[in-house]
This record gives sequence, structure tokens and C-alpha cells, in this order.
Amino acid sequence: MTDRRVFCSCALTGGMSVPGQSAAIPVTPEEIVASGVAAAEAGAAILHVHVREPETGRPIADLGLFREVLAGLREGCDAILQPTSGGGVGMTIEERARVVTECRPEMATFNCGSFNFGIFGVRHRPEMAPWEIEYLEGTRDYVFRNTFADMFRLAELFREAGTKPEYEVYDVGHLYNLAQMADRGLLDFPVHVQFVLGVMGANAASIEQLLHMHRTAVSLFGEGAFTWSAAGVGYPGQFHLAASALMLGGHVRVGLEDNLRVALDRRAGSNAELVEKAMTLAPLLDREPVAGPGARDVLGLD
Ligand code: KMH
Ligand code: ZN
Repeated sequence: MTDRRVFCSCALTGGMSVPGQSAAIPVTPEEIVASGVAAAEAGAAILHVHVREPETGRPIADLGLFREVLAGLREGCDAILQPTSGGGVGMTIEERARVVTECRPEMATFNCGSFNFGIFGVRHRPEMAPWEIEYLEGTRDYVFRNTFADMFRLAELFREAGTKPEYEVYDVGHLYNLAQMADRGLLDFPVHVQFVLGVMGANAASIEQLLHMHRTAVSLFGEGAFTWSAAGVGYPGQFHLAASALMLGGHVRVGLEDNLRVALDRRAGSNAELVEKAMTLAPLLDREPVAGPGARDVLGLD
């Protein structure tokens, strides 16, 4: 590994989970901003942003809320702000891309394939409202849609906005979809890839699958053609993949979007706590944590 620098992304709230899963999940714009600023203070260089309906906590993709949260975060820290282009159920790709085309963020997520996104295995808790139970159960029949037509159009919209995509790959086939885009001249190398492992309906949060996906990406694009990060969904996957990425020269994503536990016997109280734990591992494995400005340099964003 020649470059020892490492950055941490923090996925603050998520677009699939429901607030009744944990009181630590930030919901209102004020809560999301406060949680993001604290995560940046704890060492997060990228803040991955979804928004929620303030009254209920239901995941939505409201442009006004995105604007409010992005402005608050921009004022409070110098992390790279990375809204989602994942959108909400039933939205067209143009609607999903509005946060990119209207807010022109430095970076945003770009999802690389369609798959079943099941969270109906989440335990029902007494804190959950009836709509939350219904929402979780509804994911038995939920397809997260990212067709070739969607992806090709989204690539154009990202380019027009000058936003760097973070390519979210949840399974090996998504890397081949990315290669299809490369063949059509839709990628600007070096690209940044996030291996999101552990979603029901896609791949497992195991070290073997991370290695397999990393090896596949190298074989398709070449070692120097991409930077990468690992996001393990669930516990202990989040920290196992963080440690693996640190060893293999990748970057790290943690956060309450992906995992609600900080230790086997302790639920996370905040995003900052997850960032702090992951980044404590970095110097132990000879990696040098960088904040927003350093991450911009690594990603070619300056
Ligand atoms: N909305 C979820 C199905 C991302 O942040 O880019 C996943 C998602 C991913 O939105
Ligand atoms: Zn997300």
C-alpha cells in the first residue's frame, strides 16, 4: 500500500430504516445536522445524507429538507457532503437526481443496479408506530430500481452538475454494470466505489465477499483506476469490513444508516461513537486518518 491516508464516511440516518429501530437515529433537519457535525468532529471526512419527514421520521427525498440539511452541515464543518440519489419509493430517476441537479453537491451516491432491498427481518419494537411495522413488512415486495436506462441518464445528470459519483455496489453484478457504463464512456476515472455489503437481497457482509468484489473490480478496471471504501451493514459486519478495508488499502464507511450497535452488548448512542470506534483502528493498522480536506485530495475533488 503506497498511500496510507484513509478517510471515513458517516452515513447519518438512512433511507430505508425506521426511527423506531433506535432513538439514536437523527430525524429532524436540526438533529441530522447536529449528528453530522459531531461525526465530523469525531473524524468523519464524508457525510452521507438522507432526509426524513420531521414529524414522523419516514424516509422521504424532499428537496427543501435536503437544502436545509446541506446548508447546516456546510456551516458546521468542512466534511464532504454527499447526499443520496437513491430517492424514495416510486420516484423517477429525474426526481431522484434533483438533489444533484439543484444542489450541485461535491459528491453524491450513484446506485449501480436493481435488487430486492429487504428489511422485513428487522425486529419489531414496542417504540414502533403501526406505519413503521407496515413499512418494514412492505419491503418483502420492494425492488430498489436502478435500471440501465436510469443509470445512463443519471450519469449524464451527474456530469452536468459537476458532482463526483460514489458508485454504490451491493453485489458482484453491479461491478459489471459499472463496466457497461465505462464501455459507453460514462465514467470519469479514477472513480470512487463503495462496496455496500450485508443488505438482504444482495451480498453478505463477509471478508470473503469483500475480497471477491475487490478482486473483481481490479480485474475489470485495474488497480489504479479506482479508490474504494467498504460499508458493512449490521453488527459486527460494519467493523469487520472497516478493519478489512484498513488492511487492504481501502476507506471506511460507518454510521447509523448501516448499523445500530457499537459493541456486542451496547447499542450506538450516536454516529460520532461509530466513527470514533472505526477510526481508532486506523493507526493500529498503520493508516493515517484524514478529514475533509485530505479526503478531497485523495478523491481529486480540489
Ligand atoms: N433508498 C435505499 C433503497 C443510497 O443512499 O444511495 C438505498 C439508497 C442508497 O438510497
Ligand atoms: Zn444511503
